[in-house]
Amino acid sequence: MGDGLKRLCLVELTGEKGYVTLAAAYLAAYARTHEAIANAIEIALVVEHYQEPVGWIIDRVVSSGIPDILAISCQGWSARHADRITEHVRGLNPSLLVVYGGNHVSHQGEAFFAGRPFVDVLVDGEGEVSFRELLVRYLENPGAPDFTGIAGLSIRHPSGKVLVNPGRPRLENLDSIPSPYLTGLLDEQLRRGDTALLETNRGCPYHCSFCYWGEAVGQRLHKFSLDRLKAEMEFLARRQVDSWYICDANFGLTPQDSLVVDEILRLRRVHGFPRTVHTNWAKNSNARIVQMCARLNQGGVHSTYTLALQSTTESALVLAKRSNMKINRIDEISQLCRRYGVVPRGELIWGLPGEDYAGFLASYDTLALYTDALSVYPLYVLPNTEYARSQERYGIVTRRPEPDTDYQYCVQHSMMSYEDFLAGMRFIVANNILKVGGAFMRLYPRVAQAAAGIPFSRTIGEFAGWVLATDHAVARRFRGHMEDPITRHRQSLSETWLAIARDRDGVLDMVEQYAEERLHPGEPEPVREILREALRFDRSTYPVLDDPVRERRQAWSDRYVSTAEFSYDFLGFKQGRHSSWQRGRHAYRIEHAAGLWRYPMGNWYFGLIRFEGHAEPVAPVPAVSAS
Ligand code: B12
Ligand code: SF4
Repeated sequence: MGDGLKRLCLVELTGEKGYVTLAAAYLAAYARTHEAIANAIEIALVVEHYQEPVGWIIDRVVSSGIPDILAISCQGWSARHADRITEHVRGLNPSLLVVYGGNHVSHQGEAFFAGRPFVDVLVDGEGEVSFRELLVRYLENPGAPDFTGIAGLSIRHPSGKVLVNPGRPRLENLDSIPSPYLTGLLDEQLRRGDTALLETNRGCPYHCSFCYWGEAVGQRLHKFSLDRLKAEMEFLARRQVDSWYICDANFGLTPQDSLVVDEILRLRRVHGFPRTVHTNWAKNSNARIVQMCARLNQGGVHSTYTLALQSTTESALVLAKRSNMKINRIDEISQLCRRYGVVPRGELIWGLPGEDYAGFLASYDTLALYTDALSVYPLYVLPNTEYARSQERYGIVTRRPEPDTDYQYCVQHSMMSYEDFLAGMRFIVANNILKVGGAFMRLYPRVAQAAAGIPFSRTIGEFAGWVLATDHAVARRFRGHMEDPITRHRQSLSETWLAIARDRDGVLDMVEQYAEERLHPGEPEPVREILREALRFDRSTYPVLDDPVRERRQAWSDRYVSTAEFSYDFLGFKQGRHSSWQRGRHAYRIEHAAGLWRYPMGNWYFGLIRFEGHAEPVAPVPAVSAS
């Protein structure tokens, strides 16, 4: 560079579109606190979605000059792209210094370098302090920097050997990292994105066998101060950032979290933002935590409560080190959710050691009883986890099915054959289509179970076979996902959303035809009638997609209001006022939030729930006879 400045390019690729990243921004903000770095290094942040073409990302990396230092953040979704970018940029500058960091590559030592001859340094764990020291040392001798002795680094030594330096203690004073929001580092990203990430603390008291949550796992919590968080939140609300994702592992665990909720509600009242807050609620939940979520909802901030149980099979929970998270309390938590009007969501992992396919379906049936939306993920055998370290012990066989990501799936273990795994993956695809994205989300499966004894898992489980056999036009879109569920299960979710955007009613018709052809045969006509009515209830409360042009002119607060009449009091059943439905004439006033078209598609991770119709009795008619 003519000005004598060194160029550092920090790259982070987001896992979903529209997310504003934190890791690269923290690293930049902290590095700039050192005078020598601030004076001698020009820092550029490149943030793109991981599915953008690699060529485009490389263009962005070199757009203001070929970097001297390339530093990349790696998660499983981005690690392979990182390698392609690096190989290319190294070709442009042979003396480039390449630094990697992030959860997916941390602490991988020799194995990491063996597969990546183009990387010089790996930062293990929390990165701010180690990376700043690395840059200072680099400036001392850019031609031949010597990083020996810097804690938290693994280095490819010029001799060819890999040196793993001692680990670095975790950063206690998180406020020492300047806020990338308040210092303007994320301004450009905020212009392009709609979901801001916030960390209120780092640390997690648990140690689940499938998880590596950075250096936080099994560790004491270190907190950002409330004053710092308030300043960041005020900034984001004034910038009208719609959705916030609180990255904490157990939000609600500390008393400070409740004060964070108070502040969010104040900002919503004063500035109108945020409208959605997503987080990982504390695992060992209680009424106080459900109430925090309810307070958000009542204050106009959409938030769902996830019972992230992962399994209800005792042997799987013991191996996963989750048995301390009490399953027998889910009934209580789910009732609390319903009492406070909070949508209870559930989360399961398919393929956990200690659980077979039948056990998984039983877990599904148990959790479905208590939740309105239930997500299922395959078990990724993540680096630095107990399952990755002890594969032999559990009989785990892995496979990396997605060409562009680096996730190893557990495709077999001592209680799961490969055929079982495939069946479970088809189940995941069906669940994505019907439950997460589709019309079965709420009432129908509960009525089907109560009226016809059809287990929840069957309402989902029969779908794969039906899709492969039917000629229904919308279902045909999903045939490829059922034929190759391992590679394509993720896309089945976005494919559902595309199908809904293109032909919402066609998707709902598909669901009705499936139920009619696979679930209702053999049931007596009175039962079929109840089941059809339950589907009609789900359809009536399903999110409304208005004309996109008209919708763009509407206020966010607009609502679509309709009334619908049913022969059963499904609402009372749904809300737990009676354990069965009451026959009679039951009219409901249904109110839908407007704005689904304006809600960025790429951010539908938060689910359609935010747009589901809210039903209230118009004029309750006394029941004439119980079914
Ligand atoms: C927000 C979030 C998301 C967002 C996306 C965020 C984004 N940036 O795009 C959403 C909700 C979309 C998401 C989705 C998923 N996520 Co996620 N997510 C997170 C979460 C909660 C926060 C990430 C974050 O920004 N943290 C704050 C930053 C500051 O921490 P950090 O990334 O660890 O960075 C520090 C160090 O690692 C290091 N560092 C990081 N990068 C670099 C680079 C350099 C050069 C250096 C020096 C240092 C360094 O320094 C940083 C500061 O100390 C993490 C858990 C966590 N708390 O980290 C999981 C996490 C990243 N997600 C994870 C997973 C598995 C998923 C999903 C696969 C879940 C699923 N089953 O579908 C999907 C994948 C999406 C996809 N398309 O494939 C895993 C990733 C594990 C892995 N090895 O890849 C994590 C770690 C959680 C876990 N243990 O399960 N996720
Ligand atoms: S899954 Fe959640 S509770 Fe378990 S170790 Fe990871 S962050 Fe902690």
